[in-house]
Amino acid sequence: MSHFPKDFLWGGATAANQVEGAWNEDGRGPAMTDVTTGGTVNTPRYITYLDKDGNPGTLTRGQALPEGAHYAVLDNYYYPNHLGVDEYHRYKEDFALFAEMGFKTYRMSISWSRLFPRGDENEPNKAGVEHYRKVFQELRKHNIEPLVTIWHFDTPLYLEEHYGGWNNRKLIDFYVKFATTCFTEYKGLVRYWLTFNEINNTIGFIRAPKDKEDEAYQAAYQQVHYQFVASAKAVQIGHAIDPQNMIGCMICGVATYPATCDPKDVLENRHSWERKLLYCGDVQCLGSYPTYAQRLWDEHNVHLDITEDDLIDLASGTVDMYTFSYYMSNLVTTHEVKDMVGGNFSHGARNEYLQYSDWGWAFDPVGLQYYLELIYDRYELPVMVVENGLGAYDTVEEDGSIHDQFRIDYYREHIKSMDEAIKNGVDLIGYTTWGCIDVVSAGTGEIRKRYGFIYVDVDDEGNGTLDRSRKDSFYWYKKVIASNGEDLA
Ligand code: BGP
Repeated sequence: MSHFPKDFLWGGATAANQVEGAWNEDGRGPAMTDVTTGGTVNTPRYITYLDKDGNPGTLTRGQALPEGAHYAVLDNYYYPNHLGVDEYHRYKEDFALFAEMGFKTYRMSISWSRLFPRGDENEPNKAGVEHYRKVFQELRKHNIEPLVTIWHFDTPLYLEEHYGGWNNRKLIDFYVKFATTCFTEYKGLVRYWLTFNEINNTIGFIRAPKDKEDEAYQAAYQQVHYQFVASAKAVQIGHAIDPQNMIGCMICGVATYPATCDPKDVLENRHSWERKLLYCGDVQCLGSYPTYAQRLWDEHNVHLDITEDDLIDLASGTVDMYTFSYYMSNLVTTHEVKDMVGGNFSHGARNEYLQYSDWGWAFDPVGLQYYLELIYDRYELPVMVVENGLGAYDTVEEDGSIHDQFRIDYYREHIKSMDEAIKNGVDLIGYTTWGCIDVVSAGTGEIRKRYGFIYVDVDDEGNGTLDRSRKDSFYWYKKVIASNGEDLA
């Protein structure tokens, strides 16, 4: 007997910038993803610009734009997010397929620059507002509950360029206006909301040369503080507009273990949890900075702009549920590491007990149970796993079928872990697999790193019919949902 509650929210997840395409249609403004090229497992994605004299140039993530330069779409580069998988035009077809699988929920995001093309306007772009209204109505037609991420890595480019992005306190007000528009316009259509996708990535994965490290930490902690305040204000407004709203945080949940039983490794691992995972959850779920925050700031000489009003907002805008992504785990050690593996905004020593995907992500379903039980014990809030999945190569057979048994195996083991966690008392209310339809990878910009139950005929250069087809995992997940997690065969 499985332990999933009878109204468990089974479904799948995507993000606007990774599926919609239509990057410059119906008044949408550009976001950073629109000036980000495709990459591969071994080569980075580049961010493109024109310098003050009009010469083309590229940056990698985290590098600053040179003085006088501006972000630009350049010839001779391919920008995969411009097309995504064309969901903007094909959402009806896609939702019918989700309904066929029996989805109870669909996690998606609203593109900020579709509603506010620059980000600092007073009034939203009507075409953008109406587009999402139709999208939510279509989901409701299929009895699929929308679960909406307000910010999924896509601050409008104008705000990045003209305001310095989240380094600027003004972003709080722009975000709050955007969130308020969403709560008001879609009242009655959407009840489940997430304020910021993987908010902890900014502080969890800082790459800077030694002499620039303190500066990088200062900027990252400050950006996240502004996002905390923006999130807390949005939660209060969301509740005031509709007390039915359930609003969650969203944490990138890469579980870590000490690589050895050396007590120094055990302590280092605990501190890594604090810095990379608990810091954000603690503020968003408990409403104030945890005791260890001062230690983390001191380590990098960080001094934050935090006002009294900010603290009041943090305390008044705690979330209703804890949601997170879970793909893999990592090891933490104080010893020298010979074999580093990396994936999902993190690096760690190779774990000899685990297997790794072609992109170097560890397969660790036990880590999901570990994470769920630890987090529920800490916050005692309803929990949702809002991303989980395997990015892998798919082979289309001559008859068009796709036998993705490896993906089925991955999901089966993770679902068993969730079942165990529920049995052990965790109030798990939903599960949305990542990339229920193939999407553009956030990390590498590839399509060939496929996650979907639904295959999309398009390659890394945008060639293909964009036709949708069902993989073996499609039929398997349908059975899982129909049996409420009982039939995993
Ligand atoms: C998470 C992001 C998603 C998604 C996923 C898979 O970090 O929230 O947007 O892309 O990771 O990562 P990738 O696309 O790099 O395989």
